[in-house]
Amino acid sequence: MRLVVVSNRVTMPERGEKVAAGGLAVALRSALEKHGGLWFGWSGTTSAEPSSRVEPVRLGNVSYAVVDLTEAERQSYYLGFSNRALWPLMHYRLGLTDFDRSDYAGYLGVNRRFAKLLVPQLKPDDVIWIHDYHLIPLAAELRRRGVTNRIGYFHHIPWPSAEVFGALPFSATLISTMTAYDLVGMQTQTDADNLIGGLVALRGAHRDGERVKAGPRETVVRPFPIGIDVESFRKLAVASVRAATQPIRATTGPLGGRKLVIGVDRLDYSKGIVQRLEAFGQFLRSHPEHRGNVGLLQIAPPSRSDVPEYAELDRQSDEVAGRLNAALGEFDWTPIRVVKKAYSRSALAGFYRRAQVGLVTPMRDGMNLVAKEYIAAQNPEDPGVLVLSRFAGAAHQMGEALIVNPYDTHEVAEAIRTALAMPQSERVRRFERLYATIAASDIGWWTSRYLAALTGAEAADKLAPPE
Ligand code: GDG
Repeated sequence: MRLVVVSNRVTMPERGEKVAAGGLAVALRSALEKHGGLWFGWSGTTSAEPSSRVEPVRLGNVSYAVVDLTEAERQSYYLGFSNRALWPLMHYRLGLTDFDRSDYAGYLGVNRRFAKLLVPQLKPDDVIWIHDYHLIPLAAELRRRGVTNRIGYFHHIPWPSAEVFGALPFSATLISTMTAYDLVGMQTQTDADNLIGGLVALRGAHRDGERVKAGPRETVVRPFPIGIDVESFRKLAVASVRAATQPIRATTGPLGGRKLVIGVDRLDYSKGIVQRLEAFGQFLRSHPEHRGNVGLLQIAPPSRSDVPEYAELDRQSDEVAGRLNAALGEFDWTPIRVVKKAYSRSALAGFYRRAQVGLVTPMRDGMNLVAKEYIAAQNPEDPGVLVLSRFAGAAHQMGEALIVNPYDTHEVAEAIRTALAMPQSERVRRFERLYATIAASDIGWWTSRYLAALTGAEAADKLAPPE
């Protein structure tokens, strides 16, 4: 079999594009190298004319085929329908959705063109693995062009209940394109149940356990919680903790006995950054004895800044951090530091290991890899404590974290206090269980388990993580 991966963005090594070490791109690339394959998707650039054909570039065992979009397509397919309609909808933020018929037409148009350009590249025994919400209708477009290969889809973000999804105009049409897949992977059982429930409610599909049928094909919908490369992230943290301490010291003054609470997120409203800053402020107000001896470092690289809701979040987070620092800070201590830029993975790993508390409090998240990275980076003898939102997919696996409701500022503030006061023996006990969980279901396990299910190669129970 040859593997064909399709994703919105393709990172091409020969262009010198950086691939996050240990991230999804690395895992997909290594699966492609193992099986031999093709990676197809948007180049990330726009050109005046839409690409009318693709010319794969072969590097080792993997070919890369990229398509340019026009600026109008980037606006409608990517910024518009994907990121102003589907993203807020799938994160249960109906108030933030902006549905526009011409954006939807652009979204369908790009999926159609992807299908048209991909078909000539396909071979009869190829197994096709499509990623994420930008490409939901792609399999249906491929089927219309006669493709009978096995086609799988993985949804990286949450799938909401039928009540929420049904608010999207054309929701029934869009959801039924999911039945063109042989296998649909979700982050959690809840997401899988929501998709199946949506197909039943909106399309009258027939459900039999994890199997759902609304047309000629039976689709299996199953959770495949994504992981990280735990071992390489752990090594990165060990190697970089010393280096990472230096920059913190340079910016915050001597750390001395000061403790560090860390947040790392793309600047995205789903991540609950503003609510987290408010909770940290609440913690300092309720527990003034901590003032001066702990600081929150929030790393928040800008993301999708062309979308108005993201520009608003950018402004709001500055405003809240400024207000809290002015009200609670001292001449020699700044409680909150929001840094809106990306750091290297190695610096991040060092920051995580240096931090006594990892604050991962999204309002809604498919999985959240930061929660797993924070645990992977800890010193096993003196680990920090993870505070984790119950609305992150990761909470389904990481019950030994301090689980919080991110809408409840008081609860998050109290969890920060509990984490900072937690005895070492309890920290070690929780850490050991969390580490065992993320190590048993790492990115290699995720890729091989998904591909085995898609190709029908192995019984799923053989691929369960070791206890
Ligand atoms: C989607 C779903 C799901 C962040 N800041 C920097 C940086 N990062 C890295 C983190 C982490 C990644 O970005 C973010 O991953 P998340 O999982 O937290 O979130 P999304 O980007 O929203 O990803 C999510 C994921 O897909 C996978 O299926 O878990 O739920 O929303 O790896 O470390 N990396 C570097 N510098 C930074 O400043 N180098």
